[in-house]
Parts: sequence; C-alpha cells; structure tokens
Amino acid sequence: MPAPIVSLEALTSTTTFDQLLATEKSAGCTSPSCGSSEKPDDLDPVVWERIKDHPCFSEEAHHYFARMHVAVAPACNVQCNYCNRKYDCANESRPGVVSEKLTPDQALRKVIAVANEVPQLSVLGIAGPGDACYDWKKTKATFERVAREIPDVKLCISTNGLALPDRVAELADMNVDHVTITINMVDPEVGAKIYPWIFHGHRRYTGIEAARILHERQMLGLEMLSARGILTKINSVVIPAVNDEHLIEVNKWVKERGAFLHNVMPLISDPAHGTHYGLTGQRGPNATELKALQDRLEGGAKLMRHCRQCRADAVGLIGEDDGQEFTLDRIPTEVTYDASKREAYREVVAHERRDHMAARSKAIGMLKAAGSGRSLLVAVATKGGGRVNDHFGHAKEFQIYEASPRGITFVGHRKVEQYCLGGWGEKATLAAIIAALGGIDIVLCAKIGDCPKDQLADAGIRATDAYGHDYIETAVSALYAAELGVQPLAATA
Ligand code: CLF
Ligand code: SF4
Repeated sequence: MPAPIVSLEALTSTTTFDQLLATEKSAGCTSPSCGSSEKPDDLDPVVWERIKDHPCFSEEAHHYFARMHVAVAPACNVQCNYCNRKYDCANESRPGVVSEKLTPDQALRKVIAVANEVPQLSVLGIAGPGDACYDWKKTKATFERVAREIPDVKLCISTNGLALPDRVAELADMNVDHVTITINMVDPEVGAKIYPWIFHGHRRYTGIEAARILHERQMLGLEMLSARGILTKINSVVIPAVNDEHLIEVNKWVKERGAFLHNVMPLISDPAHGTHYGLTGQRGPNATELKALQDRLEGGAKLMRHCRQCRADAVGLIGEDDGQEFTLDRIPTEVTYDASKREAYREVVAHERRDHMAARSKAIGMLKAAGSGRSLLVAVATKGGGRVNDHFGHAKEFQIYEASPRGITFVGHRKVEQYCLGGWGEKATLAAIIAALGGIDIVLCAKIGDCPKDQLADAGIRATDAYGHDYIETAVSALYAAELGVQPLAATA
C-alpha cells in the first residue's frame, strides 16, 4: 500500500494539526546552503456549512482538506482549441496524460483505498478527460456507488455545460452540491475562436452557431443550478487577445445568474501537447497579466485564487498530487472502507480550525488598527494546516499573501523546483526560485540555511524562519507591524 500522506499513528484527540504534520518528513535539510470550525465573518452560516470541507470552494478549507479525481468519463461533446483529448481535460487540469481511465467499479475501489489512507479526503470530483455530463452513465454509476459506501464524501463535477441542463435534476437527486462549468465566453463571436465544433442533439455544429448553442446551454444550466440552490463555480481559461478582456463581461453574466465563485485560470499551451493553440503558438497569460485581470474582476462574482489546475486523476491536498501512489496496480483488489482515520482527523481539524480562526481574527484586527496605507507581499512555505511549516529547501510552491490595511489576502501561489534534494541545495535551482519570487518582500518558512537566505537578500528579498509553525496570518501580521515599527521584527529576519 502507498504510504499515508499524514502519519496517523500520532492521532489522538489532543494532537494538534501541526504536531501531526511534524511527525512527517521531519528530517531537516542538512545542507548549510541550503468539524465544527468557526465560519469567516463575511459568510452566511448555511453556505459555510456547505463549503467548509470543500478545498476548492473555500480557500480556508484547502489548508485542511483534499480532493481526488477519478477519470471515468472520457467521451466529450465539445472540441476546445486548448485540448486534444489525449491529455487531461483543460477544464480542470494541467496537461498531462491521465495514468488510467477507470470503470465505475474500479473508481469505487480507488476511492475506498484513498479514503482509508488519506484522512484529509473530503471531495470526489469527476473532472475530465471528457465531459462528466455527456458521458453521464459512467458518472452517475460512479457517484451512486461511492455515495452508498462513503456517504460523507462530497460529490463534485466539472462540465463544459453543453449537456448540463439535461442532468441538473439527477445531480440534485444525487445530492451533488458543487458543480463547475467552464465558461470562456458569452459572445459567440469570441466563442468561435475557442471552439471549432460541438456535438449536440445528434448533430455536429461549427463556427458561430456552435458557440451560440454552447453559450445558451451554459447559461441555462447555470440558471437551473442556481434555482435549485446548487453551488456553482465558473472556470474561465484566460486566452490573451482572444477572451482576456471579454472575461470581465463573463464575470458580470455569471454573477447575475447566481455563480458562487469565478476562477480565471491561465491557458497552458505548449506545442508538445499537440493542441490547436499549442501548435499555432497561442500563448497563455503570464503571472502579472493574470493577477491584473483578477484585480480588475474584484467586486464582481467572488474570485477563486487558489486553484492549481490539477490533473484529472489528482489525489491529495490542492497543490500536491499523490495520484501515482494510487494507481490500480498499487491498491488491493478487495478493499473495505474504514472510517476511523477520517473521523479522527476531522476531530483534530475541528479543534485546530477554531484556534486558527481566532488567531486569524486577532491578526487581521491588528493590521487594521495599524492604520497604514502600506502593503506587503509575503511568500509562505507551507505543507498545510494554515501554518508556516515547510522548509525553504523542501517547498515546491510558495503561497502568496498580501498584507494591507484591508486585511490579509491569499493572492495566489508560485510554483518552484524543490531546492534541497538529498540534503544539498542546487545552485541553478536557487536562481530559478529567486526569479519566481520576484516582487516578494519577505519569505516565511520553517527553516532556511544561510546560503539561500543571503542570496535572497542580495536579490532584495528578505527571508526568515523566526515564525516557523506559527499560523500564517499571525506571522504576517507580526511582520507587518514590525515594518511599521509598531513592534520589533523577530530576531532572525
Ligand atoms: Fe475537482 Fe474541480 Fe471539484 Fe475541485 S478541482 S472537480 S471543484 S474537486 Fe479545484 Fe483542481 Fe482548480 Fe478544479 S484546484 S482544477 S478548481
Ligand atoms: Fe477537452 Fe474538456 Fe474541452 Fe472536451 S470540454 S474538448 S475534454 S477541454
């Protein structure tokens, strides 16, 4: 069996989340160089209950809970210019072949195996390759089997929306409470540049007519879901010079039709993927362009900023992918669900989240009281739990927070190569990490060696491990106060 992501030997009712994580991967870098949680104030309690364990629908939940995808529905009724079907569905994943397509029975076996080993698991998603609503029989059979065996796993789908109106009633009957629709346009003229054809009502449509039908079906599906109170997230692929400006209009349309979240995600395009866009040199947006668009969309439909464009067979916390540990050949042919680890984990998390929420409120209050117009961009190395708890050299991404008088906001993530491998830091990797951290004021991590710290300093980026294992918001507010001279900065900064 694959190793559990969290060591559960350590789980007791008094175990804290960070102690629990600290039992994992605790060997430091030896290179010298190298449940009933509180709801956020701005959310309706009923909505909070529905999203608090969903790592995509709640940014706060993604520190604690994991999703898994099963690739059971490979058929698709739309052709997108960013997809060539040999790869994961770009609706919900980064390009990369799915290791294996599964039958509903195989999918059930995999979900049970993951639930037994990954206590953070809270959501099962069907998110490509293909369309979950079009390849409906397999989607439905999978959801029915999983709901019977593990009723508390949330069911979630992603769809291009064309077949969605035909499935809304059944989705509601199956208690599917979270649906993602990929909506890249509300103007068929724009749509014709993204979709060469669709297949609908037993016939194929092309050009503007295809885009018009897709648009009408997407809007209808969204309205039907909203009318039934099902939470919707809209994913939009940002395609520079094709729909980037147009997404401001899309954001308005989906907000008016009750979308809960809008996730604008960068086009990933590479000739090696063999997609139309890849082969014709259509580029995706860079990080600055994406952030600028997200900032322009503030005030419209609420934005999701913590998406990692995960694979269609991803397993684990968002930002991690342990899918390769759960391929069919690595799980037993007979598996029986054991709820004990997930239940124990939830108890620990419930306690931890209450504590975290209180610390967060206090930290944000402090920031607001400081009354400065300054803002600070902080990169955090974390492996979950909302804490500064990863070593600089182990991080594969940094979570980026902005501290300002408005509060502390998660603004995105920056992916990096792991600097420290086998106890030694790689010079070339460090240069790439420093480049990836451009514009960051301060890096927070649980441990950092003198060499990377000095080189970061040379590039104008400060780094500190003085707040190791603190809550992220507590650490960020302390840094912010220190910047303003309200209190001294911790010693090693
Ligand atoms: Fe999967 Fe999508 Fe459900 Fe999440 S992913 S079907 S809503 S459970 Fe999440 Fe992955 Fe981004 Fe999707 S991070 S790509 S938004
Ligand atoms: Fe590919 Fe998904 Fe588009 Fe279908 S809807 S063509 S699977 S990206």
